[in-house]
Amino acid sequence: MTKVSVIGAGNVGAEVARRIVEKNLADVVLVDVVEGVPQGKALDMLQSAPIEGFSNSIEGTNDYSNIQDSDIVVVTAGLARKPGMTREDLVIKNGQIITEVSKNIKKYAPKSFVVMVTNPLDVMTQLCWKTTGFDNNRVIGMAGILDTARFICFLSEETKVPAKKIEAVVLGGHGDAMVPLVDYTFIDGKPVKEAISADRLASIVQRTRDGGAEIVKLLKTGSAYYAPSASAVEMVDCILNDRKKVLPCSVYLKGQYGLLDVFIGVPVKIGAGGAEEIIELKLTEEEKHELHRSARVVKDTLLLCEK
Ligand code: A3D
Repeated sequence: MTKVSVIGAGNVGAEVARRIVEKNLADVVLVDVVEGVPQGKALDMLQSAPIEGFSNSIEGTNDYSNIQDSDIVVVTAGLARKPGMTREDLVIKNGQIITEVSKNIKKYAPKSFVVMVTNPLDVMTQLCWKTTGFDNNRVIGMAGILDTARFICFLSEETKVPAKKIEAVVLGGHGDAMVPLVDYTFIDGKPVKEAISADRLASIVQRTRDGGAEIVKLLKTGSAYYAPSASAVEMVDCILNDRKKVLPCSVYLKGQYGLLDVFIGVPVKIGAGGAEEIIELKLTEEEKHELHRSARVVKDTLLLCEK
């Protein structure tokens, strides 16, 4: 039986779990440190099975040993920034949580693939990879799929062309550090530069960069979770069903794009072997520069967790 464990039963984790069982992708184990929350959410989801018609099981727990033999572990555990907390405080705190989670993954699910969601994404993905000691192909971060989906949504809104007819790729770090590739963006087959004015395109790129913040501002408490969970489940589906789709994900680079020993968002073929093949696109000098700047931020931030 295929088994996916989701660590963190908050907004993103619960929604990831729900999508996985509703799609009948796997049995799900939902883990959280708060007593009762994963159990309550899992029971609630299970009771929707007769209506939704899924047959996979879902179980909530506070005990990591229940993730034993998972095929995939999706990590969404972490803290959101609270008033008075600096960005650095948050990195250190989430770094401690991800170190603890990763040790448990190594202990109980040593053959699993890990899909990381916790922010700062690229840093937490690299920290998990280091702590588990897993091969490079088995630890993958979710960010580019979400950034690309947001970019396509805004382009669709602007041009009135359905999202399905828009192609785009966003590389680099998540959020502020993302690098949209304008030369690989097509609106119904037409280069984006011919479809939208430079000014409008620049403001859409900026809105995509601030995509998470725009939602936080509207919600007032908490952050986005519908599109983030859909993005993580896309990765789970690609691994379980060996889809071999090329998706922008945070993966370990060992020389590709001129970058060494760092996790950053690049196009990668995702299949039964996890991150199977990194695709190297031709970048402009400016895009290359931005990608390298993005990678430097990841390396510097990682040092904070290792202090
Ligand atoms: P939230 O709803 O607060 O859920 C986090 C959950 O983690 C809570 O239920 C906590 O109890 C739990 N938790 C804390 N420590 C542990 C631990 N040691 N073991 C198990 N569970 C623990 O947050 P959320 O679901 O909205 O977001 C979760 C994470 O995903 C945050 O770091 C977000 O910033 C991140 N996120 C990333 C993206 C990307 O695109 C990369 C998008 C959305 C959210």
